[in-house]
Amino acid sequence: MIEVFKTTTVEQMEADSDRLHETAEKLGIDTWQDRVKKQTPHCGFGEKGVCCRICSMGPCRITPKSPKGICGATADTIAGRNYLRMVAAGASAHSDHGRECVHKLYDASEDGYYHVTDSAKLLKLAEEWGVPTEGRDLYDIARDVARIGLGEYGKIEGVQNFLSRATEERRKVWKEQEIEPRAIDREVVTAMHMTHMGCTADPEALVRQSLRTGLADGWGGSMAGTEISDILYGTPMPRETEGNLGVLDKDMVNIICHGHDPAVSEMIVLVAESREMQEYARSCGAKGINIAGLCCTANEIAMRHGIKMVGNFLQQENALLTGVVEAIVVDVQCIFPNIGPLAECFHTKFFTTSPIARIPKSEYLELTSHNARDVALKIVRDACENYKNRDESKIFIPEHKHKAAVGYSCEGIKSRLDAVTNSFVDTLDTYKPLIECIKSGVLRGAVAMVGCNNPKVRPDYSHIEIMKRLLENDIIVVATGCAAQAASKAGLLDKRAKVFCGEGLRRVCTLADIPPVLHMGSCVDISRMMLLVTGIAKDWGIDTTQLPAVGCAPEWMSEKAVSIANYVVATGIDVYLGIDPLVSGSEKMMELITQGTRQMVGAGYTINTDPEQLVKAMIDGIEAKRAALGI
Ligand code: SF4
Ligand code: MSK
Repeated sequence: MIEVFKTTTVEQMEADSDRLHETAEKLGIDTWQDRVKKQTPHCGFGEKGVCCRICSMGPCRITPKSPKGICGATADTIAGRNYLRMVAAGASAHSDHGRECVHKLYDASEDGYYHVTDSAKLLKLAEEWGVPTEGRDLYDIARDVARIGLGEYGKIEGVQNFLSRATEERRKVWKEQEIEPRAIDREVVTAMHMTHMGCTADPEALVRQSLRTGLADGWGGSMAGTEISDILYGTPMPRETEGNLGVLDKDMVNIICHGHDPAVSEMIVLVAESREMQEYARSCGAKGINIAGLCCTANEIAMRHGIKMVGNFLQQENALLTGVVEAIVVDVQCIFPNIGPLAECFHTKFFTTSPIARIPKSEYLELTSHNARDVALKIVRDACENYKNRDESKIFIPEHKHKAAVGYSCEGIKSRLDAVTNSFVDTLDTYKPLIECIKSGVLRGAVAMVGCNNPKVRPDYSHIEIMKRLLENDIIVVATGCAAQAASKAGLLDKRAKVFCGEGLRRVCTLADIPPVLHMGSCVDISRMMLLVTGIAKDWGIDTTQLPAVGCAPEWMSEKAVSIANYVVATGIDVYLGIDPLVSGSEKMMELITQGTRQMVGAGYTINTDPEQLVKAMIDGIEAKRAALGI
């Protein structure tokens, strides 16, 4: 019998959410759906980016009758400053996450809690950064690499080390445009200083600093986060797992890890998978321990351990509403403060672990290099003991879940190419077969689908519909963050999803044994995407901006996404946004981000809240790049 592969539709996901929302109503607790209603309509000044509160003469709001703030700042200045401040906040979040990773490498030791797992990657980075390796202890090398890595945040002179990985053409553009990022912290501080009362009023200068600050993130802090996480916890390779709410298990102790920094989730996984803790869970009446990830933490631990993924950003309250979560443990970023009061409606224990994300109604256990295992042990033990406290009357687990192939790091992608094509021509470690597929038109191009959920558009609908349209058109999708989670919930990370592809992409998926949407990791891992396009461009002998590849964030919400969009554009890749970046009150700013950056760095934004029109624009953009290459 021929198996018919079906995705989970957005309607089915919404039905699950509605059912869980009934539980919330019964318990008298609000969820994001209720709060959206109360917050709508949003403040028009904020939406257009023309409210300024950076000094106490304000807040000043721009209207046709009052076109200037008290200091004389125009809509262009105010919207430009607000935009750069978003980039600075986003870059700080990613980069500080990266810094934490480098600190963990600095603290790593043979007998400590954190170890070097990918020593080859460490040695490669050591060589790149000029750290002597010959005859030296691995952990001495690690400390020297970490010292340089930490120095990148405050270096006195020069630009980011990772820039040397870019194509020559890109490096030239960055130099000519004077947007090479210096120290990571310096670019963020410069952004904050420029936007202080009485400083930069010129929107073009603000956009230029947005690109530079974004580059400090993508080719600085985020790249450090990814690189060092790989060294510490292992470079992801293709593996199978499952995604969506159905991964929660009624008979197991369910522990959800949520956030971004893998230092916490890695330790929870390590401890929970120990025989001692599994036995402890059984002694508490459960069949074992089921760890599930949320948001980007899901991506991190799925890629490295095959841990199941419970869902993306707007699924976080749903997960708790199932009534079977014994503990939710979080580190930093994208955590709803409402997790506290929501957890209190259930037996769920809520643990915060970072001084960066202190949240009311949680138990705070700061996790450091020196107490990581003890903290993880306490959390896992408490979760096991909490199993007996479930209230059966509150339990409902939606059944939807899908198989998901994850772990397509650059090394993971090359491993697939090496296995199926490169080995025949005896040229390993190259993207050339992929390039041949693109040149011949078997693949028309690639789209990097990234970003969050946002209730301003129908959650997950844009992600899923856009991905399906791209696949039909033989455009391969690489995905990170909550976009990757949307794909996993729908079933698009299942290798059988190739049935949705055009003939060319379907053939590639079969040959390479890959799903049509390649899971590349978390939001910091968009730096992997930068290295992927750079690697392909170098093997092709062209610049990144010439590739038939674009980025798309149809449901973004976070300041990090604005920082990402800036470094992707600065890398020469056009970005298609499904949510307005809050500058529409300034014609000049709209012109700069959609057109002006094309003159500076060869790429810009296309903004359209209609997913149909957005995907059409992307396909046209990819075809235009192909035509320019003469393919
Ligand atoms: Fe108003 Fe200017 Fe102060 Fe902004 S900086 S709040 S526009 S006076
Ligand atoms: S978790 S930044 S909602 S992708 Fe990285 Fe998801 Fe966006 Fe957070």
